[in-house]
Amino acid sequence: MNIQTISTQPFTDQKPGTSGLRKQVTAFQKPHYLENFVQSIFDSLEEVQGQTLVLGGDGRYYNRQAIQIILKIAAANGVKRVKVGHQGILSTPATSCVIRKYHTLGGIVLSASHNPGGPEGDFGIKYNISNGGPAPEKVTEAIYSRSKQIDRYLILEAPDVDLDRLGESQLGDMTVEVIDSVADYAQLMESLFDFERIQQFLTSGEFHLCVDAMHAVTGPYAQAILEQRLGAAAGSVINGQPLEDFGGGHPDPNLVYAHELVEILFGENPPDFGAASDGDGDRNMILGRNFFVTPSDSLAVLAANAKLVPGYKSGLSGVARSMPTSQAADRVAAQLGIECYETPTGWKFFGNLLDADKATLCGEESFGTGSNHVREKDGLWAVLFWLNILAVRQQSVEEIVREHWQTYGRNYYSRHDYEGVESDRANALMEELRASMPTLSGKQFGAYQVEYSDDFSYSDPVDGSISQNQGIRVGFTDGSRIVFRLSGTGTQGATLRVYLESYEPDAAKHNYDPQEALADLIKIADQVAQIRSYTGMAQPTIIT
Ligand code: VG1
Ligand code: CO
Repeated sequence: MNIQTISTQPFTDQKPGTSGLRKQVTAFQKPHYLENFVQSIFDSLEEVQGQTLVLGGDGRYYNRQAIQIILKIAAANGVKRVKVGHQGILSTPATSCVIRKYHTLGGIVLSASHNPGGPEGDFGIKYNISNGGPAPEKVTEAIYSRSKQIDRYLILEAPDVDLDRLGESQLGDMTVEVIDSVADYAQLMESLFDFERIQQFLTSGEFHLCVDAMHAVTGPYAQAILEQRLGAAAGSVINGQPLEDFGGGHPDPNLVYAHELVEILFGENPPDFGAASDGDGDRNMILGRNFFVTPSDSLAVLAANAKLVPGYKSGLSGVARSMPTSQAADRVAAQLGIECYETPTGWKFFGNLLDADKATLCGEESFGTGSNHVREKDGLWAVLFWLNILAVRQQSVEEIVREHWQTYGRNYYSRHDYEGVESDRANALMEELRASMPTLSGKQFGAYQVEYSDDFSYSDPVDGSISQNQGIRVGFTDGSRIVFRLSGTGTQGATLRVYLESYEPDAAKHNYDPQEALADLIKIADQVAQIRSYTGMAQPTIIT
């Protein structure tokens, strides 16, 4: 066996963000860049000798090359076995499922999720721990600090592994097992949902659906589960073939980037149900006929209807949402008499709550929903959850959401993103906003009076760890909120995210366009944070 020790120098920019290390592909292609980071992961883990890891990615450009490099570094570091997805493909939720099912030490996910792919696009790498979830901050901090000191990495000199053939092969002393990317995940889904009932519903001829996999990782999963297993008509899954550049698209399942699906669901003779997912399969957008379900509402609807689904029929221990996510789920939790936890943005903060069984369902406004079945958000799971509810209730998506609003009131919600802002200006905006907080309290803006403003800080109820500066909140006396934070997943400049929310209990007022309903708050956001003058932009680049 030929293990080489390669001397290297640290890179200073390997700090993981909201979800792993994300950079342009060209950054990852720099000599030693990926190797340094992977060795930093291994160096910061207590013991990798003799352990099993899971490895796979969303199929984007550089996925296969990175897998070969990582396998050789793993072999050189004494890892005993790596379970790698067929053709390098494993969605983020499927990776989490496999880690948990086989009790592995952890896994490495190669994805930049919703960021565009291809040679000019982005790449990313993330480490997941043995519970199947994203490494918590103390682990990512340890990896980052190791990356700043690293002076060598170990790598096996060996030919590439054939990722196209299922089964085992040897890489030095390490066994590489190429696994079916879908099988374990499909089995898990079958254990949670009433597949028989969904199958009857989908084959009745009266219900049609369209799922847009956006040429990203969800295609093979959706085809196997929805079309082959549950009998949805062939062609129900569109753009189902994973492509290295996602067909030139932007695999972000929102009304802007998933426009092909939006045109179908809002077009002539639309199907009854539409969904889209992102690059690595952990997000979902749910649409009805001519109807958009906000992710925050989706979480609330799933929570309110959970007992209709076999895997959740005994009820929920609690729910959790990220801080900028609307408070719709809080109202359901209150009615159910369970706790609703508010965490910082990023799935890693849900892990402890799920492990401690404090929460069963979790969600983020950014089209992410999931449960304790894995430790990641899960796009296809959300689709199946909705289909199970629809099959039981025999109502349209719109009817279900409207009834939900009638019961709980409507949380009007929107997120405005200002992308590609110069980092210094974005930071200055946040700084000035932070500095102005003490004077905001009590201030009147038209009909709105500020009740509080703070910089969100989270104290984990399970391990007591504290995460500060997680977004500036401005809350009003009527329960409305504006939240400001900078994205932690971008790779160029800064993205300012402004989250807007108001609450309307009166069912007679549930028919407004959210931009209209939130118009005053949108103006106040600009007044408070001087968005136009700092960003130089008159409009957000993306509204969801
Ligand atoms: C964004 C979303 C956040 C999500 C994260 C990773 O982060 O806002 O809710 O958890 O992406 O999702 P940020 O820091 O850019 O706002 V994924 O699907 O990219 O792994
Ligand atoms: Co994702």
